[in-house]
Amino acid sequence: MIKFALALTLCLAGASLSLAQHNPQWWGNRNTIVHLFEWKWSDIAEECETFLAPRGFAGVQVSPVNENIISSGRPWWERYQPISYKLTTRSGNEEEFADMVRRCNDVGIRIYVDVLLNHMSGDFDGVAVGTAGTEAEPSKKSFPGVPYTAQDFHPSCEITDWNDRFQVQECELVGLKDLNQHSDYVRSKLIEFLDHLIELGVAGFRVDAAKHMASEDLEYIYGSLSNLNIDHGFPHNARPFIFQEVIDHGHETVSREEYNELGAVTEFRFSEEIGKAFRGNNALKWLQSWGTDWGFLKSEQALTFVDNHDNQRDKGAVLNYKSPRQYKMATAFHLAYPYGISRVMSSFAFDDHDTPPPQDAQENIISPEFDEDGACVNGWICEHRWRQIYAMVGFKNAVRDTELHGWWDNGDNQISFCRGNKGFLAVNNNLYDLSQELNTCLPAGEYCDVISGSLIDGACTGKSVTVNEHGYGYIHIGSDDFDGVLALHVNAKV
Ligand code: QV4
Repeated sequence: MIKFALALTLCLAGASLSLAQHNPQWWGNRNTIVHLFEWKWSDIAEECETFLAPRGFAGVQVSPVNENIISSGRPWWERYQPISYKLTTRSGNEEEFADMVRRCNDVGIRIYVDVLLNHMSGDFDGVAVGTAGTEAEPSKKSFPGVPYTAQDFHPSCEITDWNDRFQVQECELVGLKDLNQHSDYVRSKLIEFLDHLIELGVAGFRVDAAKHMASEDLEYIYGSLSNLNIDHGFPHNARPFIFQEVIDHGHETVSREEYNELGAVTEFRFSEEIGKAFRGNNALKWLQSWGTDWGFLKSEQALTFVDNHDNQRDKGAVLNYKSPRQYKMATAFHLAYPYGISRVMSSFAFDDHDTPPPQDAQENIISPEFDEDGACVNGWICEHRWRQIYAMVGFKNAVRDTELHGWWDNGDNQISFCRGNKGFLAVNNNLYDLSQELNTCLPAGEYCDVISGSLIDGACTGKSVTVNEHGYGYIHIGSDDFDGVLALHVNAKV
């Protein structure tokens, strides 16, 4: 009996340990992550205090923090070519990073770091000097700043067949020197790097190129990490949140199922399908069964996004800031529908794949500047500061833990649904008006549409909807309205 009880306890402890790395460690009722792509640490610290906390964001994914090669013209992707684990990049140094994490945690905003465990830099002519001044000879696999030598890497080979497991996991992704995570020494260096970040107060990691590493090696590394730092407000025994970049369109040899028990996985099918639907290539009525019925991962295992820093640059179905009306509709649906761990993208303007982030003549990244509405003006796009987007972050907080019900559609591209009796969303992606009485499921009263305006001093600056005692209200979204969405929730009741 005692033996059985012990076995059961151990088994439960094991289960909760592995499951725990799916917990984003959010504070309060918050539940949306924003990727502040290429932002500087000092700017993020200020953004946490002045914008993200007041607007109810839960966390920030930051760009890679460790030293990288310096590539001519400073393309954003140089940061995916590490040289050492010193915390100095164009976003700032270790002191600035630590200050940002402290200040963001102080206002309940969690920091997740994009970490490169798969590889170091690719070839470079001669000796490379990194962003912290460290020298390396990538072509010889010599990285004295760690130090790593050739024996810490897999033998060089090219990935030519993406369905060959050996090639995907042991050859070089676009020529990036491929670390051998099976070696005790490499593991110890990676764990030391991640533990250092945990010590500084981060809540977790985006694991870059996870698919290119064997899941058993990752399991060992994740399982060896320290608990989160209680001095930063995390509970005792809290495990770092892990979300892994695994691109799996289905039918792939290395699949997302090899990773989803270890931590969350980026659900690329979500991004592709939502883009297709809101670009008008799939009727919105089909979204009624959105989620696992579409072949997506279980909700608590899926890191979801409309676009990410890679696929927003591909010319395909995926939406980005360049199609703002569709993008805002897709984002509203993303944040209103109860599926996944949501991440919002915050970009800088780009013309081509390699465009660097906004920088000055000396190639220092510049800080975002804002107009009187709080929108970014100097090359930063800041989708997270668009009213229609941050208002939906507030919506998602207001309806947290409620069920979706009351689905309605017109058999085409007009849809609406309720979240408990706390929130209501309607979308019109048809070329004609949506004008009719719909069930909002809300308590009777007057509500501000948080898309066309907001509740300010007891009045709506945009549309308002009067809900009767049966929960019905007259909903109008004209086909030529500025936005194709209308959103009501209990925290914007007049
Ligand atoms: C070039 C050639 C290669 C050649 C190589 C070696 O194209 O064929 O083998 O030289 O001489 C940059 C350049 C790329 C160059 C490479 C090495 O764009 O042309 O290769 O550097 O010098 C980002 C960018 C890449 C960039 C890389 C490193 O997207 O363009 O490459 O950083 O700076 C798959 C993976 C997935 C990956 C995705 C892009 O499964 O894991 O491709 N996504 C992640 C990140 C992504 C990042 C990396 C992985 C690599 O999200 O941003 O790539 O860390 O789907």
